[in-house]
This record gives sequence, structure tokens and C-alpha cells, in this order.
Amino acid sequence: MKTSTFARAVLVALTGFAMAGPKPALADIKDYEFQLVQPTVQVGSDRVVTVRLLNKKTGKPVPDAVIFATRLDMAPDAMEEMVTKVTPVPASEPGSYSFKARFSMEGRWQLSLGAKVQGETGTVDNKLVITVQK
Ligand SMILES: [Cu+2]
Repeated sequence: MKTSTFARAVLVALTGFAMAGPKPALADIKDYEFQLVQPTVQVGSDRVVTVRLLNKKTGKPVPDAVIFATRLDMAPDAMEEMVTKVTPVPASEPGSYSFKARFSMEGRWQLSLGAKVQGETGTVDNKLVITVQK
């Protein structure tokens, strides 16, 4: 089935473009990225996920960023409709940001984060994959 294979390839390519999204005009916002402090959490309620916002050039954590978009869903396991609420909670150190969520199912969950960094134009847009285990 050559036609359907081609159609699928086109769909994958289009999806890739859509997921890449608009890029910020300035290069320096790209020097920032979120990293998961712990890549694995357990199934259950009130699990805390902590991320660190790093300046990749200096290697230093970035405090006081404004997190304005969060979404947590099972897109990596083809269940993007499986969404769970993300509640910010205080983090233990500057440059770290914590969120509370209920993970109802084991598998891969994707945390989408948007952030504004003080003194920088544009936004940090990252998607992090959390592995949830029983
Ligand atoms: Cu699921």
C-alpha cells in the first residue's frame, strides 16, 4: 500500500511542523531549558514533579521565571486526550519549579511548559516526558 504509506509520511511531517510551533525571533531565549529533576514518579494522587530552569550557557538555574502555560497529558503514549490537572506548589530551591498532579495511569506523560524569563524577550517552550510507574 504505497499510497497510504506516503499519506502517513506526509501526516507525520505535518504533525512535526505543528508541534515545533513558532520560534522566538531572538536567539537568547533558546539558551534556556527546563529539565526534570526526577524523570520517574509513581502512579497516584498528589505526586510532585519538579523541574529546573537552566541557562545552558552559564549552567545556572534561573529563579523568578513566570510559568504561564502548563499541560500534562499522555501524548507520548498516544493518549493526548488523557489530561490531568497541574497545580503549582512551592519549590525547595531558587530556579526549581514544582507542580502537583494526579497520575492515574502508568506510562509516559508529557509536561508542556511555557515560561517568561526576566530580561529576555520571547518564551521558553518545553515538553518534558515523565515516566510513571506502578
Ligand atoms: Cu493513559
